[in-house]
Amino acid sequence: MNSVSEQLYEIGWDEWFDAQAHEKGLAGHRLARVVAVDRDQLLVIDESGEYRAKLAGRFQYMAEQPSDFPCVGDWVCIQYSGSDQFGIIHDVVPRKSFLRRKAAGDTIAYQMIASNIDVALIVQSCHFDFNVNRLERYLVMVRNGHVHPVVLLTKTDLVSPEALRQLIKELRSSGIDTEVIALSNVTGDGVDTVREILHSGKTYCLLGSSGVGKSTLINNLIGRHIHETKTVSGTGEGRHATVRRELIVLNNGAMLIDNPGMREFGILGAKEGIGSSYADIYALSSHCKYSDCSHSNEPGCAVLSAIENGNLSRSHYQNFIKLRGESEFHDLSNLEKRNKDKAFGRYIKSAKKDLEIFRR
Ligand SMILES: Nc1nc2c(ncn2[C@@H]2O[C@H](COP(=O)(O)OP(=O)(O)O)[C@@H](O)[C@H]2O)c(=O)[nH]1
Ligand SMILES: [Mg+2]
Ligand SMILES: [Zn+2]
Repeated sequence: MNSVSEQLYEIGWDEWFDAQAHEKGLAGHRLARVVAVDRDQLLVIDESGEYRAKLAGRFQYMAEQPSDFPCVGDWVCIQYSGSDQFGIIHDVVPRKSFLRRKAAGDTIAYQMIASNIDVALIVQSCHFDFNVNRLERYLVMVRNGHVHPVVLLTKTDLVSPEALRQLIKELRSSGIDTEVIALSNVTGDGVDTVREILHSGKTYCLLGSSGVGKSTLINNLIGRHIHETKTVSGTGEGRHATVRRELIVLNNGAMLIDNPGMREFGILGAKEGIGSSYADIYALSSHCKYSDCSHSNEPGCAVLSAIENGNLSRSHYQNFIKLRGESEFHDLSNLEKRNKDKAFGRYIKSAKKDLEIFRR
């Protein structure tokens, strides 16, 4: 009982979503997948191609919590004539998996950062960035959202083979049994191994600190060098004139999302608690070279250069970084974390038949 076009299957639709859509009474509606969210503007794709979309007024009115709003990867019910400037989104199809974080200033609400992800590629660099505790926090977030994790260790060209063995040993001895792929974007070592785990019709998400080589890896995978500048122009929408696409489709049909939600994080923080006392830093950050700049070590970072020039106080900056670090994963206590890992083990057993990726 396929109620949607074959092309939607190519961008991730499957029987599970079909069943959900029927159950929720959404079958028969036009469906599209969200490839970017920028404040109130979305970019979606369906069998007719890519177009911009907005939320229906009624949908916004009915939404009860941040997680009700569509995020990258979501399937949405949409109205679009093909000649309209915007598609109008009326509903979100239930999510198979998700990556989320606590909404700022709220104890229970979650902010979705991406959904319907099959595999999260958690990226750390062998050089300086490697940190087992941070890796564990990512693993918790990923497993908690029913996403299968794979760890990528980049920049192997900058460390000795012995140092790389030590990192992997450290990771294994802290109980992380996830698949690990070591790679260098410079020599190309390991890039083909990543390519081999990317399957057509499946959705992958790159997570990790800024500067570890995520965008470079994507460029290597697609064999092009335009990722950072790939934007979709709007028409006369003032300050929101461009929406940068976050979900891209590789040649082999696999879909890849680069560091989802990093922009929303800054925006969210600016609106809520953290932001008000750090308005100066948020203002500067709009001039950073990379839209997902973490203001820690990136080239072209306007925040770091303001410190260099004496236009921003270093201690003010350090407080900002500290607060931001605390808010990033503040939802998980150690106990919660262990319970979730156990629950995840049970989940894996029951879900194996649904997630064919595990069998490959
Ligand atoms: N030596 C080395 N440098 C890399 C590697 N991968 C990326 N880089 C460099 O690291 C910097 C940050 O890379 P980028 O892909 O923008 O990181 P992202 O923030 O994770 O997307 C750039 O200067 C890249 O050229 C690698 O495997 N080895
Ligand atoms: Mg990047
Ligand atoms: Zn910056």
